[in-house]
Amino acid sequence: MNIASAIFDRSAPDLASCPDESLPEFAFIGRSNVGKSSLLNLLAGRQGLARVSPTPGFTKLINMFTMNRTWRLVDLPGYGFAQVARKDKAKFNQAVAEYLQERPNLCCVFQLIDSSLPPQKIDLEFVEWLINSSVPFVLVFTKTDTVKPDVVQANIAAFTQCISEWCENLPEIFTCSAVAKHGRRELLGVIEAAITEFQAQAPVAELPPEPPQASSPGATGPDARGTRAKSRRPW
Ligand SMILES: Nc1nc2c(ncn2[C@@H]2O[C@H](COP(=O)(O)OP(=O)(O)OP(=O)(O)O)[C@@H](O)[C@H]2O)c(=O)[nH]1
Ligand SMILES: [Mg+2]
Repeated sequence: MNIASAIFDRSAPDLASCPDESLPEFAFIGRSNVGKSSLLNLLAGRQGLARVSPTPGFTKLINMFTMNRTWRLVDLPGYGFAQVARKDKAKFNQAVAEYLQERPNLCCVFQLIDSSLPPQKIDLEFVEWLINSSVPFVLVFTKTDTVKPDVVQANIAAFTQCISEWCENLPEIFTCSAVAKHGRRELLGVIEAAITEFQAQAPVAELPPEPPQASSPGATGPDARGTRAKSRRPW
């Protein structure tokens, strides 16, 4: 997929501050410093679009970027960063949880996991939360340039073994490296397929509401907002 334009839309502190729900969205979540902002830049093909920093906890808001004027990438704050003040942390968590659970145009979450580490409790807990919340997601193992391929494979195998009891079908699994510029084509493929599905489920046409039938005085026309039902994958 060619990305002709990649534009910062806004930094939203909460769900209510997000833009309207007309465009399909794809969000990055994972531990602080796992490489969310770097992967967003890799997919967008724009270095510096999302701010990257070696300091954990750098991304603090729901940062939205519009691609090709038709879909959005969403950079979320990381979890598991102890230095964030307790009150702020709770606020971030609530804003992120609400965004993930209640955003109807959120097509897929990319849950990022550091490929150089064995399964971490906090990542496993987050996957369990996504499953229990019926949030559609894929797993992306990041920073594959930092360890040997067999270490990456062993860590992926151990992680999937841990989560297998929570889901009938394992989520799709990808690897990436923002440094080696690896994984872009595969993840853009996921996005392209999801956009096609989103568009297929969108209302066919904006028809004017039908007049109420005489026999059913309370009847109304189609939902005037044109919002669609949530599409949820079965894991
Ligand atoms: N070697 C290597 N380093 C990476 C990769 N991706 C990101 N980094 C580095 O990891 C650090 C954190 O990257 P970010 O993209 O800011 O991570 P983040 O998940 O957005 O972090 P927060 O916003 O703090 O939650 C930076 O120093 C990046 O340069 C990668 O694929 N390989
Ligand atoms: Mg970030």
